[in-house]
Amino acid sequence: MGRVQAAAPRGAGGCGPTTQDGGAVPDALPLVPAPLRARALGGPPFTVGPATQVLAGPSAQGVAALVATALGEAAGRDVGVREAPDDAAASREPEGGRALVVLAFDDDGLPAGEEAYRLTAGPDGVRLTARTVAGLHAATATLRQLLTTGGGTATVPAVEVADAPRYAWRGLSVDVARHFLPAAELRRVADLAAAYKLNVLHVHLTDDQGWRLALPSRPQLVERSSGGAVGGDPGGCYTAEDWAALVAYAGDRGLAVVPELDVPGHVNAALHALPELNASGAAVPECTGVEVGFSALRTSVPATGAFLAGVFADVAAMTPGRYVHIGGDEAHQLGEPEYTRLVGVAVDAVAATGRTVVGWQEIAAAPLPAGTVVQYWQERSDPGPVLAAARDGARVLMSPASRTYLDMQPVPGYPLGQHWAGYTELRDAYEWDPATLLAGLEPGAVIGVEAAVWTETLRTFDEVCGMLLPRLAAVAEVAWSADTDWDSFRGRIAPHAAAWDRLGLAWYASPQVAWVR
Ligand code: TNX
Repeated sequence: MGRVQAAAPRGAGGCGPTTQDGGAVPDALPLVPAPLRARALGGPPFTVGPATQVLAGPSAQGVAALVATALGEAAGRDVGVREAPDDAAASREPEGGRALVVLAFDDDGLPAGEEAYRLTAGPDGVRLTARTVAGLHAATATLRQLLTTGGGTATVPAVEVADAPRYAWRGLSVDVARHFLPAAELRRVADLAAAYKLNVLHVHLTDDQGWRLALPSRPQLVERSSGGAVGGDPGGCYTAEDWAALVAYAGDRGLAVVPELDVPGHVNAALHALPELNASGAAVPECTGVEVGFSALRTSVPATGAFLAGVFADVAAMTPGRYVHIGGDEAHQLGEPEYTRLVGVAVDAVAATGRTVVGWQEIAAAPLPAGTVVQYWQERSDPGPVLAAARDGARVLMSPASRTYLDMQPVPGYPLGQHWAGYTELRDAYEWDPATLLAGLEPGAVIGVEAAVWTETLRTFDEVCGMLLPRLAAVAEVAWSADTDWDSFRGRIAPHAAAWDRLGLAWYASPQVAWVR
């Protein structure tokens, strides 16, 4: 790639985005993740005016509505959407003269890849083109970062961007089990993920401390095991309606939801709610602590098989998309044969729904169907089984804890978070390469990168957000951009602080960046 070049001199109007009060951003278009190619054209910008309309064909109406809302909010006026009679008609729309923002499916000038897009902007209009709706979502994220408000209107600088992601899976995993995050707040997390071109929202729905999704086959799970949280804090759960709305909201923003029901360990909430899952036949007490590895299912308990088949069938039926996550981590109570048997039952339960299994790295010890996604996280354990699983056809999702676990403290003494995997400053979250992280892994086996935020110490949306930002943007760039450069990144991320402030989002002012607010 290159760096993101600005053709116009620094400070010249129309070069880069300006902050809300009109201060120029130096050097480069502050796009994060860095696009494959971007060029500031140096001419006058596009200005959102009374005649501005978004034009898109039928397949792009959802994205068009989001674009119209973004333009309207930035300009403080209503922006309408006009529907072209068919998708091809939108791409034939001539450029210029009509104050149009056109969303079209058009291969012309696109880099390779399903999610590639092109964005061109100038005084006469803005054009977003892509091969797929996913590509248009990525283009929309870029447009939002280019939009600047000031002097009572909104502008988009004259630019040309041609872009495509490095990895197909760019995710964020959110633990809503240790502390519950209400649906409205999880939607804000989804917005943030989409803003940095992530395309997977992985929700860790169950753990020792709580079961957070109401499932039709076993309503007792949430009735008995969703009221609490770590430290005796209040819990909560998503109803089927909440979940459907959340999945739809995320989907509308280009995010696939991957639901995780964590088995065969991390199951105290299930053992509390369903006495029949215990060898004794009696329910175990609730758990509000943070120890891991003490709870487990057992194949010798007759109800176990039906439980696994039932809960995975439920969650698959409630969640469109290709993947279901079975957890599989830290089942320290189980010897390898029993662990392998239980993972096998869970894998079969998911396979029976037609979905592809995702699981934490430990599942690599079990026989897995080709195409299974193994999520690498524990850098201290032997990577041998992960490498072997990849040789047998598994894909590897990179979540090395020391880089991507955003509940790790950035510095010693930070008021929130943990440090069992070390301290993860912004630069640590940024400066690593998913393709070479695991020696001996064929780079083509890497499906992508996922950040994770675990909530043992995080009780509120603000606390979660304060751990995500700015490091989520760093991990997102590692996942998206083919070529990364710390000095470039630290310059481009600096003005994002002004947007986070405007949105009321908590963030950590890492001293590694000269923030522009
Ligand atoms: C490890 S990651 C865990 C989680 C904890 C997290 C805390 C993983 C698969 N297991 O259960 O919440 O560390 O950082």
